[in-house]
Amino acid sequence: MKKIITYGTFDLLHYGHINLLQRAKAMGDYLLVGLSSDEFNALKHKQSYYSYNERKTILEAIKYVDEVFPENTWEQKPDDIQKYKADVLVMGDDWKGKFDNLKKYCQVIYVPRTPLVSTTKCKEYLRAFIPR
Ligand code: C2G
Repeated sequence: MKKIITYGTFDLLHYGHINLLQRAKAMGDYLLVGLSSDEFNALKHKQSYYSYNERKTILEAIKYVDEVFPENTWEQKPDDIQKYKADVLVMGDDWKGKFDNLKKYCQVIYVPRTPLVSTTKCKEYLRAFIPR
């Protein structure tokens, strides 16, 4: 079984996330998602709208996703890759080069980001229509 692993916040899920998850799953048989905890989001200077548990529930409903686990630190990836026996790490190419150090544990593939959509853009759009 070829296992794929990816990481992210996946807040306010949009089709850019779905494209990433669909492409990652298409590379193997089993897709693991390291989902950023609320505490780790703070380290990434991100404040997600949905909590970890809410984002986990949403991700687990996606047919491409087989397993979701918490991402609490930047440093846990080597342990995760070995623990889950992941064969490939897939990330959007906004991360290009950032995870090349993990090539000693598994294949690392960066896929083109889906243009024009982002959680930030969704938030900005909603802010314009929903009074504070
Ligand atoms: N993504 C994409 N296209 C978009 C938006 C996001 O392909 N329009 C990809 C990102 O490149 C990433 C994944 O979707 O691979 C999740 O994106 P985010 O939820 O923004 O996660 P991020 O903040 O990049 O966290 O340790 C790694 C980090 O946890 C990644």
